[in-house]
Amino acid sequence: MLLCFCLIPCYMLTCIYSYLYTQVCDRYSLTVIARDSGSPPRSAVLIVDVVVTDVNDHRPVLDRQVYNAEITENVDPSTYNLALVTVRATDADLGSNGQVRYRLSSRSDAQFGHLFGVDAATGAVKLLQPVDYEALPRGGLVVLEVVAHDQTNWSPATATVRIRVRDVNDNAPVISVQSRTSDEDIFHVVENCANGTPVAHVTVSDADTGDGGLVDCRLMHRNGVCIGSESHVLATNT
Ligand SMILES: [Ca+2]
Ligand SMILES: [Ca+2]
Ligand SMILES: [Ca+2]
Ligand SMILES: [Ca+2]
Repeated sequence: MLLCFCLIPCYMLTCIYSYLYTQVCDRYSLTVIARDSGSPPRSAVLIVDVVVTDVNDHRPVLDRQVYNAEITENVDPSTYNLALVTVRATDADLGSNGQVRYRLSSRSDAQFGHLFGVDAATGAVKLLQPVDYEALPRGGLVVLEVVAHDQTNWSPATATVRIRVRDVNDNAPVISVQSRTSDEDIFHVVENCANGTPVAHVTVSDADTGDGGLVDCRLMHRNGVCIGSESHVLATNT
């Protein structure tokens, strides 16, 4: 805050000066000099202290609009002793009017508040719990809204924090076999049926991504049946 002062001439004072001794603060010390037009001229000097009462007329301004971080799933929060990322904002007001506080938006808090937290005083975004990649939406991307506000919460600013979660191979493939002819768990085939007669449909899935999610499905003991390499149809092979 920078204020300038002037004096309006009155009472026949012929020459008036004002000096600004301090800047960008809430206190100003002014020197007022009054000089008459006599001969010889006479003058007087007065020091005037002015205290300016600040009003909350500035909102927090973010250093950046978007912040990025990256973590690995299942990792203990103690691995990241320091903040994943720190949101910073400044407020041009003085005192409590310019003191910035930080929090997750209510939407982000409801969605990810059990996993991530924000230090109210510093804006540090921290991991609270190990993250399960497979439980996250949008391919492991967590998007947090961090709100920077002053003490009156007047016109807050919102930063976007994008946390990319790296997947690890923590899921085994899941195999299910479904009969092509009935809902039973026992699979039936007619004696002397033609070679390649379908018996069951094999489904294999893996929740991981990348190489950890690529599955090679083979039949260990053939005993007269085979499994198609792509269709995963279990069929006779006599
Ligand atoms: Ca303010
Ligand atoms: Ca102000
Ligand atoms: Ca997982
Ligand atoms: Ca995984």
